[in-house]
Amino acid sequence: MSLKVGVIGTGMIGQDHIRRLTQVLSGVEVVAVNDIAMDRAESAAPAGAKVFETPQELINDENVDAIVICSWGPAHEEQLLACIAAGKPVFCEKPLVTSAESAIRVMEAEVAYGKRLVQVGFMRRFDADYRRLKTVLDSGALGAPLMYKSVHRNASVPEGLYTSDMPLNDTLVHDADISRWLLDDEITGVEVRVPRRSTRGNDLRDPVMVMLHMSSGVIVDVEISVNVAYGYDIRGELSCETGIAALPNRPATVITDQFGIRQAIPEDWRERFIEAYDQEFREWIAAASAGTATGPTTWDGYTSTLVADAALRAVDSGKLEKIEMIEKPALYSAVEKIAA
Ligand code: NAD
Ligand code: ISE
Repeated sequence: MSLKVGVIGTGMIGQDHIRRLTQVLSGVEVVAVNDIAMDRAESAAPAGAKVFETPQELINDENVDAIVICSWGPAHEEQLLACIAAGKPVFCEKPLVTSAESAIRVMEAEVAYGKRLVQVGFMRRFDADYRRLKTVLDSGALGAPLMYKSVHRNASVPEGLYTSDMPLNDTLVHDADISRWLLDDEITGVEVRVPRRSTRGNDLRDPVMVMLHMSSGVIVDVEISVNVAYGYDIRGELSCETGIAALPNRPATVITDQFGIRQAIPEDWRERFIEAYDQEFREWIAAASAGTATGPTTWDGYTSTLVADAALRAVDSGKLEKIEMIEKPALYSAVEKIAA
């Protein structure tokens, strides 16, 4: 029997996830959609799917087993709380929510429900290259990790919609989450340096250099540049005691012509992480079909809001901004695995 899914938010990534849920993956069916822009919901709805006027009606519909939230960050809390109140598994795109207080409210609701229902859209954890990098690190063959370098470059961002805070509260969350996951460590403080601005972003604060201080003493440096023109370039390199482990270049045809020898690079996140998103949903479908969630947790979403807030404070202070966390609820310490 297939999992009947409702999708809230049918913009860029909502449409891409509807495509993978209807054309790529099995054991799942998109039966409902909603968007504040009704025309967008109608044109994105797969054949036979019902278009709902409100997220609440979609969430509470008895034909909907599980929900995928792809609306804007500020809308996530209300929609997540409604899913938890209905006892339905929910995949929520990053950011989980947009403040630590809001993340705590979602955690409290899930903890009170007594079982995990929320998976957050940190897709890098499902990427085969990142998984191989973690296997090398965890084998201990290179000794302890000392430093990690994460590079996050976007070709461009939508002018007017992507604002100066977003490199730190929208884009950095991926680098912060993957660092925590790879190193199995928590972030305790954040520093930010703002170099010369790229003229391609007009007044946008771009690029930014971020230093994440991990509780083990490992330092992660993150370069975020969101207007590099040439493509979507994601890099990662771990420096350990006796060696280096790095993400490989993506496989691409090697072209030789009058301009030289070159390989294409992905245009955007949809292309770079296409298999990671597929695997992320394979694992979500398996867990949601069993009435629960695995993968990135509400706690992981909470910590990323703390990192974003600290990074924004660090821009103003120019100093190391410490991160203070609440005690981690036991619900988020248990390792749950469901084969996908
Ligand atoms: P988008 O603007 O293209 O689409 C968002 C859609 O949500 C729009 O159609 C909008 O009308 C709708 N919406 C907004 N508020 C709503 C509400 N209250 N109820 C119902 N619909 C609502 O944005 P996008 O690029 O698709 O991003 C959506 C989310 O996905 C964001 O949280 C973003 O950070 C995240 N995202 C994640 C990745 C990733 O790599 N994991 C990539 C891109 C975007
Ligand atoms: C976008 O929302 C994403 O999540 C992408 O993965 C990221 O690369 C981009 O910078 C964000 O704006």
